Amino acid sequence: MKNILVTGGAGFIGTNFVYYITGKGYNVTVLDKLTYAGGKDNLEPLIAAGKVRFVEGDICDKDIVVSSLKGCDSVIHFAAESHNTRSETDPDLFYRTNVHGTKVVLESAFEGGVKKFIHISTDEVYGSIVDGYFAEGDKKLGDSQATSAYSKSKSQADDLAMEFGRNYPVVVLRPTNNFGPWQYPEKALPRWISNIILGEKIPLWGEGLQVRDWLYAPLTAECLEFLLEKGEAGNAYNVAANHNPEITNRQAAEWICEMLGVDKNEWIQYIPDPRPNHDFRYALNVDKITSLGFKPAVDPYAQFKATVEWYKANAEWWKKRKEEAESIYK
Ligand code: NAD
Ligand code: TDX
Repeated sequence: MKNILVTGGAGFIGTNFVYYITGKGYNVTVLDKLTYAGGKDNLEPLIAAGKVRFVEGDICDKDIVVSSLKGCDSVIHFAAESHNTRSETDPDLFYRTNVHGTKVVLESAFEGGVKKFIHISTDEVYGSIVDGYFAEGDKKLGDSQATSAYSKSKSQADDLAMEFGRNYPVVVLRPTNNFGPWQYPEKALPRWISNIILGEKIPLWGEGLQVRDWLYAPLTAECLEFLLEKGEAGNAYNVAANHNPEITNRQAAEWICEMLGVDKNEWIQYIPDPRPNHDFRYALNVDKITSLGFKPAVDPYAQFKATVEWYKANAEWWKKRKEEAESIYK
């Protein structure tokens, strides 16, 4: 299975995956609508080298999905509206892309005889947990555990993918918060890094005590390669870094200050939490994927540092996106 359709391959995790998997000799077709979050520029070197066939189009358009699938034996489905804050003002777009779009891709893939389909879900389908960890069986049908239109739409998409998995070779991956190169600067880490480089403070919401399980995007790419081979049809898998000690948003912000050589006491600005129903802590049990044989090489400080270095070296990339990204917080 070396011919893959990657939906949303011009987005953040998609781009990391496409670089990783083309390096392993896979042939890749990317189908991407190029919303604000998609950048064909990310993939230009691979397109120019003939390693990626790029199709600009919407996953809700069945004709374009079917034609993109030609010659592909597997699908990695990333395409989605991915930002909680944006889902507060345009929920319909999230349901259209994340639920209806996922249904179109699933149906088209199996009408075309695809041999493996990996749907990218999220830790947010379980909601927040005070203590302990959610295992795969803890997701309830429907969206009652999710708290935003983003997470609710992803929860419904997850159910759809699992439903198809009763009859077709579908695997669902539920990763925790990713970070790394090519992440759009609306998201916390790239927002904070780019702010400091521009001489602006880091906005930390509430007291900054929320916990996210930061997973380096290149490790998610490795995990997907592993699941292409070993993932069992009809199964969902959690993947997480499981940091010990856990990383609060405050800790993450302080590391970024340290890595960029600025004083955390001056550069972190605590602001009233703007997010309704802000999930406090995400935490996943990873026994299932570990016993199948995958364990990510987690090193958060070094991976945060590598990310900071990438944003320092690629200011041209994020400067083109910064104004649009900040406009949603005004
Ligand atoms: P992203 O917003 O950076 O990229 C999404 C990509 O999908 C963009 O290239 C965009 O142009 C494309 N897209 C959007 N609507 C489309 C449509 N209708 N048709 C075709 N393409 C469309 O998102 P990301 O952070 O890379 O996330 C990728 C996937 O992983 C999503 O499904 C997201 O829910 C999931 N996920 C993300 C994280 C994270 O921390 N970023 C964690 C867990 C799961
Ligand atoms: O300026 C900020 N200040 C701040 O304190 C921003 C942008 C965020 N935050 C906080 C909110 C969250 O607790 O940082 C944390 C991370 O926020 P986001 O980057 O918006 O990510 P999150 O809402 O946790 O969702 C992410 O992880 C799960 C991805 O965007 C989703 O696509 C994924 O499913």
